[in-house]
Amino acid sequence: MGSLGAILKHPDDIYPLLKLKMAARHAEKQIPVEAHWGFCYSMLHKVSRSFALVIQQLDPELRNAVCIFYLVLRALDTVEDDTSIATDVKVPILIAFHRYIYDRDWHFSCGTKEYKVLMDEFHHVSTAFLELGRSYQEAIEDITKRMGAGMAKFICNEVETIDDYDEYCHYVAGLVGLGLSKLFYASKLEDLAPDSLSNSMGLFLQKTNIIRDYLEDINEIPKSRMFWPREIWSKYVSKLEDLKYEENSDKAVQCLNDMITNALIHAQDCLTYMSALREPSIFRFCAIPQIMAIGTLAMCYDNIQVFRGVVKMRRGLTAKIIDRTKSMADVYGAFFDFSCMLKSKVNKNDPNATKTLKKLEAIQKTCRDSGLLNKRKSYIIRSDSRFNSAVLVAFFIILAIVFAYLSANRPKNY
Ligand code: IN0
Repeated sequence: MGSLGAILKHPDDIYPLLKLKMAARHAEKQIPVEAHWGFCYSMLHKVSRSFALVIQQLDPELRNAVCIFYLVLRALDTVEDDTSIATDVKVPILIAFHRYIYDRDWHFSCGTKEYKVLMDEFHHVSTAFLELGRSYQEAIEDITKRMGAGMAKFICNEVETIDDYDEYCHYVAGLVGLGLSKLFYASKLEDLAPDSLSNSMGLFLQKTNIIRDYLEDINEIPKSRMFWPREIWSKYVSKLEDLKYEENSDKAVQCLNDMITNALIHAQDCLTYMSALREPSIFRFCAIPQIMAIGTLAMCYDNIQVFRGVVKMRRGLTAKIIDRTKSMADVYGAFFDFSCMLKSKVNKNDPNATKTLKKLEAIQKTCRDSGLLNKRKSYIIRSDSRFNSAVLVAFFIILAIVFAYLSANRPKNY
């Protein structure tokens, strides 16, 4: 749907969209004047759009550390993703990356578009990194080292079992959770979260990305990238790419639902992690991507479009989530609503229906047991039904006008 169509269908998106636009404009004006920090913050806005705005509202010292952590990870990711780099060149770079962040003279050209600029001008990132406090530097170095080694391990190994899938997601996203928890702790604004909960925060986001990006990854040129574990897809097809062919649509959707059921395992850990956060800006920073993830899973469930094109949350809904996520009541509300939406899509003929429903019910129970559900602004379901009534009223008004016009112009035969 085009953006005008989306706005006509969801007029209550307009206000949060305008607010987001104004926040983006305000953030642009706040870009630091020093060349290296200026580069880092403008790069952050180029590579992450709405997420950059959420980073922007963190406490300044923590914000600088998260901005650098984000860019270092994006750079590492650019090396891992660039399929044109030979393996024997790529692996040593991934393994040594944690040392390059201390070296203002290091650079390696790869990637495309804004990622190429990030790589070519990486000296700005290392200059900024060297200005961070030592505890922030240590956390970023430690995670970069472990992630680089993990990525190198998976360059040659395919994701076969569900354990491999969890291990790969731990390297590329779970470790991000561990690193962020360390940064929050270093800022003295939060206690140190348990590693297993921090890991789940990353796994829930990354598994959602892997599910949503099936087509983009399989169609990657020169070589497709495959992250769906064989242990799951082999129950439905004999080759992962077969899921995209029309004749396998039923199997493809069953496999997709299986993958979503697997991702839902992490939702409750995520709720526990978020409920322990104390600082409101850190809470929002963590909660917004999580709500987007469960919303994306709800959109993807039983949706063949995942194998045909892009299934993405509309910009207006993203803006609404950013605008309305302030407290744990909002998070429980959103997780409850999206679980309801998922539940309504589960077909009892799906091979994993019972398992999926059990997980959704457990998530809903956690939300209900929090005692915060009735205090929520249920923005997803209620606003849409309110809108439907508005459409109905508008429809009857138009009908009345047309009727009045026709009656007034009817030829009088008396
Ligand atoms: C992230 C995560 C992220 C944010 C907050 C808390 C987290 C806790 C554990 C793990 C990750 C956490 O969030 C971003 C969100 C993001 O980048 N969104 C993009 C949209 C998109 O589709 O790319 C945007 O433009 O808004 C995220 O996805 N990842 C990430 C990377 C670094 C950091 Cl510091 C935080 C990537 C990933 C792979 C899921 C960890």
